[in-house]
Amino acid sequence: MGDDGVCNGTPGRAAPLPPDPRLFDAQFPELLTELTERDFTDPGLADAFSRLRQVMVYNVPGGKRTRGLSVIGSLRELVPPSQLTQDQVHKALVVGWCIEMLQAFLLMADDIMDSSVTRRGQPCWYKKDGIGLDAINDSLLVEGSIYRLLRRHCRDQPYYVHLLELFNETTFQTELGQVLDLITAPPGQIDLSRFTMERYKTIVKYKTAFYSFYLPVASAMYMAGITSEEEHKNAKHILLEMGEFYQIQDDYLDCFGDPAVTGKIGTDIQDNKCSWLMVKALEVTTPEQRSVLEACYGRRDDANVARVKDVYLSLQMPALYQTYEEESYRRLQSLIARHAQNLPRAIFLDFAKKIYKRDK
Ligand code: DMA
Ligand code: MG
Ligand code: MG
Ligand code: MG
Repeated sequence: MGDDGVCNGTPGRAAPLPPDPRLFDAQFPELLTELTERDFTDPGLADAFSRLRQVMVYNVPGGKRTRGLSVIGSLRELVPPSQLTQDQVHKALVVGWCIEMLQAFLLMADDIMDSSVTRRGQPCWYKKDGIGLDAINDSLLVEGSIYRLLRRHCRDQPYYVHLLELFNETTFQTELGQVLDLITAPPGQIDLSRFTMERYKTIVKYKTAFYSFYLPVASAMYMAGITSEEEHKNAKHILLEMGEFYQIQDDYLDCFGDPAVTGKIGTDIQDNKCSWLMVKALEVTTPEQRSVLEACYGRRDDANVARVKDVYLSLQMPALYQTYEEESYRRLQSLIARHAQNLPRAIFLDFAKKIYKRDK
């Protein structure tokens, strides 16, 4: 079934319900109330819960919601409409929000570590007056809230332990990726020889692909009762490839995207990051251009950042990226054809459609 409505079990008089994105958004205030009002009776905690509410409202909604929405999107492909109950739909929306919360808590910490300034068109949370490094504990509060929701909504389900393990494992994988991302970019120590394609692929597989692509689809698979390792391996194969491409886009947009559209100001050059742009530039650069990159990368002032961008432009990085995007799309289509044997291809094709040619 597409995104056209929910099977509500009253044939003949089923008023068309709003499509999933609206249902999804409508769920958020209810989850907020659960997390910040219903669970606790100790009045001494009122201020803590009011802070949690503030943190959630500022950091959790407001993204593209691609990850969160793909839980219900995938579940609709895996379960025939006649068998999909309203309760299952509701649980898929909750799990979708849990993934958005996972993303929010990771980004709150990521923005501190990357010294970023804006996120989703507003100041990063840690940049707000009076917040600063208290944002570290706020990010942990958001992480903890994921498990409160999973417990409340899914504890009696046969897939509960699968989801818990999946969320835990995915969080750890992402943290490992973040470690590699950070130690490959030590501030003030410019050594371009660190930036190999092999290193790049490992960083992005762990820091981005698992949580952004495998996590939402694997959640839906467990919810649909699909636990076979083989099926999960097949899905992972395709989804990790998609995730790699997604981070390549993110790296490209960090330098060449429009902050008014992406909602964030790029920092990869200043942060000495192992970005796809740098890895590819190093493959084609002349020795002269390489020494400009050595001299200017990883520095915070605008003039040096502009020199790095100039080298990228003279190396035709935007054109190289376009070519890469086309190639990657073709490779993905053939991966889907080969590895989506028993799984509905639409799960992967819909995801691919959402991310290719994106500008935010
Ligand atoms: C982000 O990589 C990865 C995680 C786990 C949040 P990034 O720092 O390039 O992301 P962004 O460009 O959104 O800050
Ligand atoms: Mg970042
Ligand atoms: Mg980062
Ligand atoms: Mg980035």
